[in-house]
Amino acid sequence: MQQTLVLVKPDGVKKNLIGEVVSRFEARGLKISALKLMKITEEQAKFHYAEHAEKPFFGELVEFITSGPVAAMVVSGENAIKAVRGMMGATNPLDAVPGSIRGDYALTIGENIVHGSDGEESAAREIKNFFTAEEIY
Ligand code: D4T
Repeated sequence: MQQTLVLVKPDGVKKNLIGEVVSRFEARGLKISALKLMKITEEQAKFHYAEHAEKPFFGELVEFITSGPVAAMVVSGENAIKAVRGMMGATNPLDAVPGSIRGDYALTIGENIVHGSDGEESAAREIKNFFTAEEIY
């Protein structure tokens, strides 16, 4: 059993894709253990993207993720981290296969609809950044 942090980013929320993303996970057999619409603070964004702090696109990353509400969720299940990453598709939507979320709904790396944790350590850190233990079922 694994838990992973998924964000439907501001572009995905604007494109009315929250339900589509949630229903894909549910159809696959994954559980939604927590879910809320929220505006990420600059502090949360910087913590979330700490590994990219030195990258040239860091400023844009923080600006974009705080530009509007996101749908934050904890997705649970057997190998949930890998399952979700596979369903999201490659980071650059141009490399994401059709049938994946990014392959079906995105064109640019700066606006790629979803985020999913890339490992158990980052999942634990990211979940804590957005949810208290009481908010997770
Ligand atoms: P996220 O974190 O959004 O799920 O994306 P990935 O885990 O698939 O990819 P990442 O951490 O390498 O990138 C984080 C975030 O930065 C954007 N990005 C990335 C960007 O705007 N320009 C770039 O050159 C790269 C590499 C897209 C996702």
